[in-house]
Amino acid sequence: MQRVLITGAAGNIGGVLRAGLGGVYPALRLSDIKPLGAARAGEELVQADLRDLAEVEAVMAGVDAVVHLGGVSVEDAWAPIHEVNIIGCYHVFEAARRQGVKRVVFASSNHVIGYHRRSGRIDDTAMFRPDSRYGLSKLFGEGLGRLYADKHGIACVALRIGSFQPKPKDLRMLSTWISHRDMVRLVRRALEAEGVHFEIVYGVSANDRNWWDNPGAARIGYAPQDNAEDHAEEILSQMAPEDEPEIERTFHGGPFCAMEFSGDPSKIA
Ligand code: 15L
Repeated sequence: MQRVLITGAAGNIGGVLRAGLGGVYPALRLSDIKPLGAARAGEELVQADLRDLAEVEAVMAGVDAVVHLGGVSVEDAWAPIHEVNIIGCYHVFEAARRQGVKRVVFASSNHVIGYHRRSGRIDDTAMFRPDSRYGLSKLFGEGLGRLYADKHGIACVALRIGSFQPKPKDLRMLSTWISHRDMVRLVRRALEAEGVHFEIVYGVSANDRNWWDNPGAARIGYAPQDNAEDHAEEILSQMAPEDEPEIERTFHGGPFCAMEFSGDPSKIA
């Protein structure tokens, strides 16, 4: 692994990976539509707009693997989701194919399976249940990963990231939190694990209250070290389970499930 590209490198996860992967690979190419500051040793900075296939293809030249973080990272109107998370994500996989990139690590999200009930555990084979336009766009990205793995032999690890925060901030995050350190560990394994074709791995720390069985983590050798339970006392002193509104506390996706909700929860088995 000589050169690794990170898209969306100016974002929260991008900043942590920039620091955590610095010096791990001979060259780290960082790309974003936003400014990236000054290049540090071993870094190549390239501004690119995911909506422009030619620009995406240019940043992909000479790259061994890409960590695709770029895009809209919360619920939004259809236009930005469509332009950046759907069309832009297609550009990333297609540019990777054209430039002979061997692996894509795709930042997917737990919001692909948001409408599963918290009363049940799920794993990487659970039926998709997107809870938002954002979650739907991440499902599309996972589909692209599967297509480009099967049709073109590009290895793909789709990371269904939980809640990436310095520390868990509420009750839900006692289950969904991934620490900064564990994110770096996870992405390293996703880049370096051998024998990968297509994997879905939940991006979560070793939380006692975790809802997701994670066989893909074992397959790529991801062993998280942090546990949200270390922060449980503090969080439980600030909020009780019934403080979470009903729709939020019923489903994995929490607030994303409650946004714009006009359905019948009893029908969401
Ligand atoms: C995500 O996928 C989002 O990018 C982030 O903003 C959080 O909402 C996170 O999921 C979460 O579920 O906590």
